[in-house]
Amino acid sequence: MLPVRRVSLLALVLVVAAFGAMASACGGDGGGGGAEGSDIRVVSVTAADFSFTSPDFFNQGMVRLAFTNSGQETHHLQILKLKSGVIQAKFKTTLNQILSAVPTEGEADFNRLYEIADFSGGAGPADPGGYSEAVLSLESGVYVYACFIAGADGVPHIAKGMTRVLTVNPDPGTKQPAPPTASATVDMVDFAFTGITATLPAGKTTLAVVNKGQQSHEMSILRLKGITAADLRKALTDPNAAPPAGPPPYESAGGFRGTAPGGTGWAVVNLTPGEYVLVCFIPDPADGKPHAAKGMFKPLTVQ
Ligand SMILES: [Cu+2]
Repeated sequence: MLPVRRVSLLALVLVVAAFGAMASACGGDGGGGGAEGSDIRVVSVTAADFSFTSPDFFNQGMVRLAFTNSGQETHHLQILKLKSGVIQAKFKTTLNQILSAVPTEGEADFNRLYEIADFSGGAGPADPGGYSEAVLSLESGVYVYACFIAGADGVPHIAKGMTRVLTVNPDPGTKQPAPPTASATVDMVDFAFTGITATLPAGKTTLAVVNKGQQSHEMSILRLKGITAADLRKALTDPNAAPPAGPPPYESAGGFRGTAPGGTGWAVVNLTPGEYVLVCFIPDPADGKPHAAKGMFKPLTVQ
């Protein structure tokens, strides 16, 4: 199997792996389509260990991703848009090179992902049996779904074949529905989540997400279980911290997947009262450190 060192290119997942994987209960369940933005078409995507089930293609424009996790491990739905001129074969070849790079190449190799694709949003993490929902607009092109989360073995699911090609067709004639109405907007900058208050009301909420930074960012939402935000931050970002034994001290509660600078979207979440964090695990291309270690880690109280 892949050496763990290699996996550090995707710091995000390491972390989940460090906590011994196998998540317990599901967070963020919820139904599709509320009163607002209910005319946005729904595309259902289901994750298994380790694959996606989805339509192979749909037309460009606004889409509501209803993401269900039927697997035994936590998954998310990252959408990557292949860059112009990158055909699927080149994507696969380069991806395999990234995943099999010698450990001495380290995190720098992760940067090669940006040679072939752009982060284009998607649904945040859902635990086994869980649900996550996101709204976004996709232009025509060739995309790949991917899951970067790793299980107990430390191997990111993308290295186990958890990708799927998606074609988004041109459709210049269709009038687009109005975007969802958000109760709050989270600005992602280098390196913080700003614009959102530290307290959110419980229940179903739509959070707009805007990447105002110079790097790609994500907003994963985690509900803390028996750990303080400060201790979790240390566990996730301090390379010298010993990983806690046992199941992860948090549940996945959805969010919005990595999106390139200028990107925007909506996370539709259903939050129960408790302590949460917003977190971005995407590594800084400059040094490979996850953005969470640089400030993209924001505690939230839901009441
Ligand atoms: Cu970030």
